[in-house]
Amino acid sequence: MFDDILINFGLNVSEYHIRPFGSGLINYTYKISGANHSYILQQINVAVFKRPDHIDSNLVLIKEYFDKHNPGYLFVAPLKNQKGKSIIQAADGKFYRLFPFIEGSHTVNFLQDTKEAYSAAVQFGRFTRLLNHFDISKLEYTLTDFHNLKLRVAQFEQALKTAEPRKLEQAAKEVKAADDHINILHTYNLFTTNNEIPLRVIHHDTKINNVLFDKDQNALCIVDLDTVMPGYYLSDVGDMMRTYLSPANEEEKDLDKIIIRTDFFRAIYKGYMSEMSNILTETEKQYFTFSGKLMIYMQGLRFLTDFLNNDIYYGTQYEGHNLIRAKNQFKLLEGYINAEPVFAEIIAGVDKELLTTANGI
Ligand code: GN1
Ligand code: MG
Repeated sequence: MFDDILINFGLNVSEYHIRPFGSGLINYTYKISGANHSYILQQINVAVFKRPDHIDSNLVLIKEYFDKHNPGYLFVAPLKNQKGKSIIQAADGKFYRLFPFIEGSHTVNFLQDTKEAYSAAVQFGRFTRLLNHFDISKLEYTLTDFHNLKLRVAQFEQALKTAEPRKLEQAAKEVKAADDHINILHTYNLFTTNNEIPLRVIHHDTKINNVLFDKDQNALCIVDLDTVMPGYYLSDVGDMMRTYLSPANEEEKDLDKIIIRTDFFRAIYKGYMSEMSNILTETEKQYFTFSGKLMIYMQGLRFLTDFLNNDIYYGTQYEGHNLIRAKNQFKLLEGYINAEPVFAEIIAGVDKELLTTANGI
């Protein structure tokens, strides 16, 4: 398996062994382990990413930019094969990339310490900050309308029309929750039409298993770069809220385990702002807390839509998996909304701290 790919990259097949790797829901990932070097091989899911060449051209451009402006920055770009190509179509007709495996790194599916949240938030903030002067018009949209809530609501409404009655019954509570929180769409429409909210280079999938950590739980770098494209910073901050605040993640069936850890909110705010506070406009900053509502709601809708559509998008392991995920996300959304007054206090507190430090008081 994959012999032709390894040969294509000049690797000696007999020196490596291959096993599935990671817990992504979209692409298929493998670790290629050797005595001296290891690699990550990833097959692009073309049912989702229809233009793998667009992913590739974005990453090539960004890599060139970092090489020129920030050569010390750890940007884990796909390796080039012997013909200088960083994406290849293998004998099986599928598209693959090979990445260097970052030695000494590991990923986590849960955050146990605010230090991890802080450190990951610094990494995502740094990425966007370092690319602040990158010409975003050069980037392709690898997934059109990816975080467009208007579209996600429309897709959900369409699914309501075509779903089997049995599924609509099972999901009645979540369908109501989706409706109850439709004000999130109204706020979303306000900021997308506000021209003080610029498009930036955004990662768009900041969940914690897209960060590599060292043994001391310091974030080394960010990975899973296929959705790097122009977008709003709310996408990145919001998905951190969605995936870092609760000790139980989107797979958790026991909804009592979904709680909001406000000290993790503080860590995300401090970490992200340590990189981005001088870059974000005042208007953007006003939406910091809203970002979490936006992304949790959107993810709840996406899981629910996929459940109603008979699981055509996300990988699932059991009957009703996407409905469980949707229930989970709506529970998280409730908790998040309840914690908003605390979030406001945290932001005020951290801002005061930063001001005091800045003034040398
Ligand atoms: C997908 O590929 P993965 O598992 O990192 C999805 C994200 C969702 C996430 C939910 C391209 O990310 O948008 O937030 O699942 N990526 C795509 O776990 O749809
Ligand atoms: Mg991933």
